[in-house]
Amino acid sequence: MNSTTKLRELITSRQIARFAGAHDPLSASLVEISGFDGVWASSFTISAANGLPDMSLLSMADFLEAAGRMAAVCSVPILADCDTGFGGAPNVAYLVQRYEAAGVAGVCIEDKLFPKTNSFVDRRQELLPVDEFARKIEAGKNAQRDPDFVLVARTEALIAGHDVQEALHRADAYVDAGADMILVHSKKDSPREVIEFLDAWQARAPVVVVPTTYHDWHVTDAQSSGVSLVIYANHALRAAIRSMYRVLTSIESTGTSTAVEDLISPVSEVFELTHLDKWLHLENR
Ligand code: SPV
Ligand code: MG
Repeated sequence: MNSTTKLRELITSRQIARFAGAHDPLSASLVEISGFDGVWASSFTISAANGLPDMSLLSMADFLEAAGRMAAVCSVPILADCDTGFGGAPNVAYLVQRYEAAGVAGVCIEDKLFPKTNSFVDRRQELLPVDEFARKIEAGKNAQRDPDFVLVARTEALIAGHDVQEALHRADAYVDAGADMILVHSKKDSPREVIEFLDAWQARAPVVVVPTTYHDWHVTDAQSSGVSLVIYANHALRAAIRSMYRVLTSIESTGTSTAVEDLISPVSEVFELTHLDKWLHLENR
């Protein structure tokens, strides 16, 4: 089955789907083998893995390369975070064609102004007028060749300090413009405003949430509130940072790696994760 069809089945099924963020193909593989239904190619973590903040510094080509490489090693669908769409409506049309050709199952664009900064950065977050963002969605939907390719429209209304009514108004307009799914983002420490959104939304289109700050919202509660997809967007990268730092500082300060041998993967695990056997087999044939 095509990854686009898999993604479409996941978002339309009655069962909630769970994706986790990845910043490179190896982390994407770990997301898959940990049992998640799909991979979120996160702009925050791909930027961070390049030593950069998430503020529209990397180009479309950089993000496309990252997501395409993930798609090449994963069987679960990749949903690519495309920030504001890297420009106007023509850029969104172009990105849809390029991501689709790269084997990515869907893309997500958000209604902030370019250049955007990550939603958790404490500064003024400005939104594009609704009709301009709707034009980007229309352009993207008209550009897709595979009818199952998914376009997620993300509203940053709550992030920008607007109320749930504004988020609903925007989500409505985005679905009218052809969006397959709505991502409603929130940086509150409780899911209250997201639940208020879901109650009023009445399942007009499937909804995605990113419970980074309201992390204690259990997946079964999200499902009963009407969420179709939950994304754990940045946990793999944050885990990697902690773990690498702990191991490296221990080796540096103790003079050996003995104290951390149990904390690190044996090289055999790296061979396994990178399918060494399969590649060696090709050489031997
Ligand atoms: C990302 O992972 O890049 C996202 C989600 O867009 S957030 O960082 O929460 O904005
Ligand atoms: Mg992002």
